[in-house]
Amino acid sequence: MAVENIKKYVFGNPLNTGAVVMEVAQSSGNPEGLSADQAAKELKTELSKEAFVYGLGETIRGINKRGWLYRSNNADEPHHEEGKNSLYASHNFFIVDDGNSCIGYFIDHPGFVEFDIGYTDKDLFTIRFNDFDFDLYLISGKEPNEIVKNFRELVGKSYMPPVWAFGYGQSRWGYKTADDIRTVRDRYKELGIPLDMIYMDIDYMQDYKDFTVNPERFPDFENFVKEMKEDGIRLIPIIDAGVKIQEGYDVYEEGVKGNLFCKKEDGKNLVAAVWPGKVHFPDFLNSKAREWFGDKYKVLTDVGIEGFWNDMNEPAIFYTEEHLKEVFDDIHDLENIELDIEGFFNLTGLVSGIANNPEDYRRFFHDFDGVKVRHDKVHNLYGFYMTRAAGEAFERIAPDKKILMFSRASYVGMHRYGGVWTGDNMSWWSHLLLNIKQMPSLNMAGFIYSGADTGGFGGDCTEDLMMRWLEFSIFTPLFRNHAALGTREQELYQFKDSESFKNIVELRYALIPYLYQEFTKAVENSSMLFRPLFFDYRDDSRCREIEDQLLVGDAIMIAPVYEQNKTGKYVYLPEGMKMLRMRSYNDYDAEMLEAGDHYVKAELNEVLIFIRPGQKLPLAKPARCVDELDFNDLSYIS
Ligand code: MIG
Repeated sequence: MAVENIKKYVFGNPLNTGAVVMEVAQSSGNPEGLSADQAAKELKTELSKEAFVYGLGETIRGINKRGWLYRSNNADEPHHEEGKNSLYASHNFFIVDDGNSCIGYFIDHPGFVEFDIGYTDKDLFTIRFNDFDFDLYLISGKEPNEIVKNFRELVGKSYMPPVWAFGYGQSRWGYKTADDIRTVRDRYKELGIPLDMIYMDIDYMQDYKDFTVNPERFPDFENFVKEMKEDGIRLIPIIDAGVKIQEGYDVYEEGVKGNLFCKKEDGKNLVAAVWPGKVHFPDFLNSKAREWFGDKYKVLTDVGIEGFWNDMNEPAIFYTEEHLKEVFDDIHDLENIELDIEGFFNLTGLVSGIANNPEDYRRFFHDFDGVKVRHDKVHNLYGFYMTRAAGEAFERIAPDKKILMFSRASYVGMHRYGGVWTGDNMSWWSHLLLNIKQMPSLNMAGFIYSGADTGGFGGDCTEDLMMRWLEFSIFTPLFRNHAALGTREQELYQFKDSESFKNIVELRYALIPYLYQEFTKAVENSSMLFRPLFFDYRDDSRCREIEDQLLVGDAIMIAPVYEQNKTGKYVYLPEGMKMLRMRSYNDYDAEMLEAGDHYVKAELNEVLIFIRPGQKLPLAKPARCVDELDFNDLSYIS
């Protein structure tokens, strides 16, 4: 273990978040290059003109994070726009790199942290806290790949999914019945497009109650699971964080009886509202509550379910009883006065600020295995610990089996228990590009099994956007088409050129042996599946600013087309490579290109793959599902 490359500094009285798995002796004195101001609750470092900042995991904007204000404050945020500061995750690991020397930082703190990366002052990096209690790890290494490796050893091995989880998954918020799901299966089958998973969103449940299945919509669920599996398809149900308050509902009753829900100051269970109506939140920070909730997954694994997605675990709160009452009182006050402009904006603000209100996160407490702690101080751990509950339970329930698990909210450490999807993006070209840029930083933080809602969740997806997005997502371990209720239907069979969709998905299946092998390496060697060019080509300064081409594993570079109405793009090659312009796994042009700039054609149905010198790309013969792929019958392109 590379402990000599890691220095730990302790500020104040930090809680143990569970992110770190390695013992590191505490260093004394001031961390090199950083100034700490206890009174201002700030850390500061100067950024040289050359300095790039890589990391912070799941965030908005570019691969180089310089020039914006990022906040670790897990948020149910469906607007992933460049003016935002927080998404669903807090991954407080980053590398400052001036091209020659670089250093990594991990701020292990479960509450709010603000990263002002040349935002207030373009040459200053300031990190601000609400509570100045944290462990700071300084991670050294000759180059970013080495720093990432040292960091990842510090936080433990990433989650390894079952191999079938590399297949293609279809999802939509709105499939209500077994027949809706059969239709998806049938239409994919008719077109011969491979499919491994169909996701079940909240409508499969009885009144949105976790670990229930609506018996009218899904009669004989166990047999239905079997029926789908015969077609090579696994059903992946969603699990939400909130537990419906309802007499007679076992999860609710056990949670109340066992004191397993989050409590208010007065000791009563917090009442919040989410999809099921009024809910209590399991206190996942408490190991007893984790064990209890984790065991509930067995209700579904017992009937053949082998994978889950954990949602709404920031946790998302539509409203709390207390806050709603305050809002109504305030509105009532405003109702009785002549409303001036300020009063009018007060009124609209009262209503628009109800959901995910920061005040609500200060209304409840955890029993963090004996330590009573107010939620906002450990807010960013909630999704991690929900997923940890499941991960720990799977080791008891199915020790010899891998279960698919990914979550919306996360913190470093959760990467040992599951992957992530990047939440409610939109059917926008800019969000395809965002997806491309998020992959390396997610990998840095340990989230290797990850991906976005392909085609976009909100908004209406056009055929060309779906095609281009698919052409990128065939490289992401989590490969799922998902869309929101009320949006245009975007299953691949909804569009005209189903032949091309089939070819692209088949190409994914042909790539699975390669992707699985490179994924496994990333897990075993604590490396990254997706890397920015500059991580590997340190001597080529041109690579520093390239954010729309990525290295995927050791053998290939990709250059996805992410703009509408484009049939080609400029690509920069740091060294000579063989370019493949692929229409399907067995229909492609190959051309040797020299190092340098090139304009390369890529029609809507064509994927660009570049093979690095001395490498070869293995391809399998596609099958209708991963279980039927022959990993031994490979052909190679070199
Ligand atoms: O408030 O379950 O991010 O994937 O389809 C919306 C319904 C709740 C948010 C998830 C999305 C899912 C949706 N959920």
